[in-house]
Amino acid sequence: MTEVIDSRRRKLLVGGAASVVAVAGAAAISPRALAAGEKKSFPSYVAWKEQDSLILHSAQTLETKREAIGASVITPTDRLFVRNNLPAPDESILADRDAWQVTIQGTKQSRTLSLAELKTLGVETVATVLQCSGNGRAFFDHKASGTPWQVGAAGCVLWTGVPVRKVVEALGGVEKGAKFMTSTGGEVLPQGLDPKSLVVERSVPLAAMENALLAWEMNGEPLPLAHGGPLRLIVPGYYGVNNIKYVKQVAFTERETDAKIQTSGYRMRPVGEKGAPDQLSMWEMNVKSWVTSPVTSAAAGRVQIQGVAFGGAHAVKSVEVSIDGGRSWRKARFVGPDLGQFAWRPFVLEAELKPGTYTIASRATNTKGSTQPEEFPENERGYGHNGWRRHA
Ligand SMILES: Nc1nc2c(c(=O)[nH]1)N[C@H]1C(S)=C(S)[C@@H](COP(=O)(O)O)O[C@H]1N2
Ligand SMILES: [Mo]
Repeated sequence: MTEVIDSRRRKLLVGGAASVVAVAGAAAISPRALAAGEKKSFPSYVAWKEQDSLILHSAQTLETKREAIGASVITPTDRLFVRNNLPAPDESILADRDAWQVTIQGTKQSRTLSLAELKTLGVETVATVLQCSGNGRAFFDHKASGTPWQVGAAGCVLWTGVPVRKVVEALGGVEKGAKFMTSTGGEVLPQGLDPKSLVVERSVPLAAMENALLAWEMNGEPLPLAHGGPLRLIVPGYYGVNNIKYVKQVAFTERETDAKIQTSGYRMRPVGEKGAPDQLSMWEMNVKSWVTSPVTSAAAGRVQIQGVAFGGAHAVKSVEVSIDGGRSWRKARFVGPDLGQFAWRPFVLEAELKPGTYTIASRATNTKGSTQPEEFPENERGYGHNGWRRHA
């Protein structure tokens, strides 16, 4: 028993050691959890997660299993994927949530506001797909470096918070010349290393502010630390990395930040090339869908083929399903309520299936008219895969 724990733990630490700082804090398993003999494999900040529903890639990367995504629109928080570029901050930042502070800059008045103050400025709820840029990386053949996510670095979440636009209004509006919204994560960075090479700080085009939210609740509960509590920026329609957790600053800037995660990180480029600022940044998501059931087998007869579909930066319009590997397609039916432009929609196609082997695929189209391609071009970091064939 102990040996199992030990080897598991070693694996975790190795997995988390990709960055120097990862060895500290978050990678450790809580001694309390070990003593209780419970849930030994998950790090303490995510020990409350539904472990059977998740794939533990490393201490900082957990993926929802394809069959655990579910069919009821909202991804339960305890099944949602987790992705940290740095170890999560200490749990103590949740002790007094309302005291959390965020600095707003590049507005007529620049100010530091507490979460309690933010709550007086407005409130809204939005459902968005939260998806890592590397979701689907495992479906590329070139072995891109990074977590080999399949489909489960994504979920659909209800966020509650104040629209950024309301905060900006209260501070007199955005200053002239601002072209980006630049937000900074609240991780404490290790001494002695260049902060620009580590800080999670992302710029998005100013237009993204229109739909952005500073959220303190997800799925009806206070934000857990693992998902950015006490306060997180939500940029609907944008890849996960732009949704800054434990956000401590939002600045309206003329230029994109010179943090490495922006200048060379999260850039789409040909295999073999280095990241650079002139390449496409992982901002707006593309249209995507995948089947969640059945994944490997089903009883012959009537089968409910189910999955999820979303439009990326635009609403999803329709989705088709193929049971013959893409030779013929039938329109699927959306299931459940439409939670808006940025949510995904579960879908179903009822089929009578005789015993045999089927390749089941899905292909979504958004309101802008973009349809998932059959293949998605290989790219150095394995970003943005929405090709339907490899998801079949
Ligand atoms: N402060 C901070 N925000 C962050 C990150 C991080 O490491 N630190 N990771 C980003 C990435 S790459 C993704 S995919 C999402 C993951 O969100 P989740 O862990 O809540 O699923 O958070 C983003 N926001
Ligand atoms: Mo990500």
